[in-house]
Amino acid sequence: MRDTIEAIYGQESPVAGQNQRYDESLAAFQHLYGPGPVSLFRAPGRVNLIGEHTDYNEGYVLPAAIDRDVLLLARPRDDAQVRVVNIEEEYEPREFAISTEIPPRPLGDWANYIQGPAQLLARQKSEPLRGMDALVCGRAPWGVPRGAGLASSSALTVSASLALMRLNSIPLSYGVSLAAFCSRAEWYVGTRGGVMDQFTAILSQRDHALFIDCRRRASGYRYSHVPLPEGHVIVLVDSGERHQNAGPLYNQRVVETRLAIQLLKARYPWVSYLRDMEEIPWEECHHFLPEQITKDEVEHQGISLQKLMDGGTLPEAESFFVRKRCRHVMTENHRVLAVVEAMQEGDLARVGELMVESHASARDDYEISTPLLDRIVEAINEHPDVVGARLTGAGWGGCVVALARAEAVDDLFAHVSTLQQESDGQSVEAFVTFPAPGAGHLATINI
Ligand code: NG1
Repeated sequence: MRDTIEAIYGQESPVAGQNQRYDESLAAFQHLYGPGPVSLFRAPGRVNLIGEHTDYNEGYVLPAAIDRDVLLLARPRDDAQVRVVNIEEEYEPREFAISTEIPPRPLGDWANYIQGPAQLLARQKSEPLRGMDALVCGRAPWGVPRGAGLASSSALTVSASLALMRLNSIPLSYGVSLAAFCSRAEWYVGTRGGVMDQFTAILSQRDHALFIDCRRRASGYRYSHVPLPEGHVIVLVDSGERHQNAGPLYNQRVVETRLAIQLLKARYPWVSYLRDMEEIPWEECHHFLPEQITKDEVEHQGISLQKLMDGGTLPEAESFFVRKRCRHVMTENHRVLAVVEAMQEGDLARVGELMVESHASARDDYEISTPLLDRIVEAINEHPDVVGARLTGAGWGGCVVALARAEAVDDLFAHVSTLQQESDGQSVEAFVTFPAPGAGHLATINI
């Protein structure tokens, strides 16, 4: 176990602290479920360097797995019951039976992220599945901060998927098909997200970002591992802001882009996703998109929002902003490709420019930023050793990501601490994160 832990987290991360975390988790599992075999699984969170809200439009993204993860310990049962306990007591224990119709719990309930893969697996397998006794360990500072735009929910979905598959002797491939399974499993919670988070959690490699083309082709998905620029690190600044309503707000953006497609079809009948508009200049197509369209106008055009949401939670909005949402997605896709190219050419000034443009587009066109995130981005971008900074993840709070020179980190942290006074009581916290390897089954041991 000690070697495995070092191989995963590397020497940059305090291995002693990780060892202690694993020891405590094993002791807690034994206390809960008694002695016997236990399997350990982990799945990392992710930071997105660029490519926001492009994944569900079949666009491009450039995320990296982070060295904070969800650890899930599990033992198979002889029946179909799943009992899950969270090491953080504010998340109450849950129990359910695996079946093809598991009633979802209320929006945001943590067990939904385990019920989702359990239900999908039951639908895919004809034979009955074994349940498990499990313990979830995602506590700070090693766990993925929740609601911070770092894909903590997908880390839980992925670790639960791995456990349910392994304990049912389903071979684990750690490839695209597993990642696609996990993405679809997470739809159970009601959001209609793309593939970025689960793909990153599974396919990532140490010290690399992951370029993903989120369009599935007959040959599968295209992705590649992109090394980080030499001498540079990823800094995350957590604004401390959390949005309670991320589900419906997120789906509102999904529906706005799907509405745009319906409207563009009048002129471009072959369009199914915004990605299909890649070759069409914005100046040419924006005329076909209204700035804003009301719910009544949508229905009047014979478009069903319910159908567009495809079973996901319907947003409550009375009107939708179509043109600027589209502009963000279309320009962001070009920016992702340009960042990958600039990184390969070592043109960090260009990378920085594109990150700054991406933030502006997320703020003005996609409207997912907050005044505090804008302030943090602005302050970090002023620092001479920062390549670029922007909000990361779904938005409406959460983290800012910066690419910065490694030697400048202490100075940057001191700079960030001055923002504390402007944060209106939120605690603004900066930390360095090292790109971690993808999720896996670590070991099965006897305790
Ligand atoms: P986070 O930041 O973890 O809420 C969400 C989506 C991603 C992607 C980003 C925005 C899920 C599980 N995650 O991530 O697919 O669309 O927002 O780029 O829906």
